[in-house]
Amino acid sequence: MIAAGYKSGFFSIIGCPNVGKSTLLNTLVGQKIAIVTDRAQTTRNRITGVLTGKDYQMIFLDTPGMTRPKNKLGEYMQKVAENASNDTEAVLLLIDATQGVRERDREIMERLKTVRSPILAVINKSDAASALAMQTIRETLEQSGLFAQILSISAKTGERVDELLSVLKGYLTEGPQYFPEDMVTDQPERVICAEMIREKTLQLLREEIPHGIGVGIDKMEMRPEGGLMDVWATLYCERESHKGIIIGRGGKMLKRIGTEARKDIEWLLGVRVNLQLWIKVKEDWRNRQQMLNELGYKDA
Ligand SMILES: Nc1nc2c(ncn2[C@@H]2O[C@H](COP(=O)(O)OP(=O)(O)OP(=O)(O)O)[C@@H](O)[C@H]2O)c(=O)[nH]1
Ligand SMILES: [Mg+2]
Repeated sequence: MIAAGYKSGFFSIIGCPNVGKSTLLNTLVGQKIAIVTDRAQTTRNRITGVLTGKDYQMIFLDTPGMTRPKNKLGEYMQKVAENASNDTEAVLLLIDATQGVRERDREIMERLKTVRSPILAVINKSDAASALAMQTIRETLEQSGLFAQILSISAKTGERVDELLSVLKGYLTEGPQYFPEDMVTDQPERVICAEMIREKTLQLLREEIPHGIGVGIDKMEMRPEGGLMDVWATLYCERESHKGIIIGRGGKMLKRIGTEARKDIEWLLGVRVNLQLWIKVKEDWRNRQQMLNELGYKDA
């Protein structure tokens, strides 16, 4: 049933890798539900964020950065990003103000010409770019004629995010409350836990290794006496040599990944956690459909 005057709507957040899509999602819903790193291709799946107001609900879809796929996982990620722009109230195309309008941004803009929903350009990272750079980007975007509106924000500091929200409110239509009002994401806790572990590998390991890591939660179990949760997780990597690097000298790296991830997971779950990490080598898993399915990269 739709209550009279209640409004709701979906908004997709798309753009190149590393432009701040997941940071924006977290800022919009006021909670860290998507992992963020300074590495490109951090997000691999669609992440739903929910913002519920007194008489409205906004649902945001964070997506993997759009780039040319190099393997099956990459193809999946692109499909997720492309499908998310269908049937939303508006599409938010994020542009990184510190990078300007790049070739890849133009390619995405070209593809968006066939999308029926209004498209908003959101120039992000205003805190890190000069006024002149912002103005140049704005003019370039205006010339394309593609955008219903062009806004400038800093997803990190929150600057002008309120203004973005009031613009988005204008795109809501009368509709149902899709999610319970206390729900900020539809991701199960175990998925967020796996992501938190993956975030640490992206932050702590160098170059390409973390891009070849997948994390699966094997089991989460509360101790009968309460107050402590055991979490068993497996890190899948592509090569024996990578396994050695992830473990590190004397097990130091794996310990660090575990300690940092544990703190985040404890904060998320609100209980003390005993985190056990295992590493398995699955050669070329990013091209193996069964492994992709097992790690939740399916049904784009
Ligand atoms: N200075 C500044 N940095 C930002 C801002 N928004 C995001 N960042 C940084 O940009 C980097 C990438 O942020 P993410 O939110 O992970 O970017 P993303 O677009 O989700 O990246 P992918 O998931 O890889 O596509 C991180 O280091 C963020 O801290 C911003 O408004 N200002
Ligand atoms: Mg992301």
